[in-house]
Amino acid sequence: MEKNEKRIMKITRTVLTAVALTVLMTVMFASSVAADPMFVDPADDMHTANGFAVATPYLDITSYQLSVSTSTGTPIYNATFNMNGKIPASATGFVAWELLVDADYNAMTAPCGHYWLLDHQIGVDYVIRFYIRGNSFGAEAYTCDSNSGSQISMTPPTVKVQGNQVTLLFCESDIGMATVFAYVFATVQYSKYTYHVTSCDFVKADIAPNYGYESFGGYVVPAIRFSA
Ligand SMILES: [Ca+2]
Ligand SMILES: [Ca+2]
Repeated sequence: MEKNEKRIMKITRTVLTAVALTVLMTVMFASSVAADPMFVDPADDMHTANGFAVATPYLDITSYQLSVSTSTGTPIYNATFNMNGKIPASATGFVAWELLVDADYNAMTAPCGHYWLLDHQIGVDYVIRFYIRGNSFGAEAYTCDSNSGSQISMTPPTVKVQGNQVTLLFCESDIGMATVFAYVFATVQYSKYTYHVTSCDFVKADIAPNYGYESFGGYVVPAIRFSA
């Protein structure tokens, strides 16, 4: 009888410990991650400079999500692109998966200038991107000097590529320590490497959302500020 009681107490303690750990982990997770919803973007909606483009599946966004985790003590942003096809090992010209950030919520400030056909005129202050250039690839985070327009590089994001998915992991310092900002996700094919788009380089792109922008950080704002 005594042996059974000890066994029951031991099982009870184990169960209670497991429950307590689960609750603790749930609380920690809930308090350390802020995330926008996983937004959906239509398939086969890429455009050229003049209109509709035949979609390149790995550049065709089908859903996307931005979140930030502070579980390690340092905020790490996580931008996830889900595509309509598998990410290739090489590409023609220069292709990129880009997060365009209007860090100050001001369409009038855009130190690198207007990102032609990509930014929905949100006034981009920072760009985080993964790119494939021919047979090579890389990642960068940058802004521009507001006087000269020359590129200022920051810590490149960590990139995870898995099947149809590209994930960019970057620091708050890569977006000017902004916590409330507007953003768009974009994929683009250029004929050659560039950090500042011109009509000559542009081949095709997909922008999400299709109109306006997303808002991170809890501000309640109109869903559409500008239209493409
Ligand atoms: Ca799309
Ligand atoms: Ca701005």
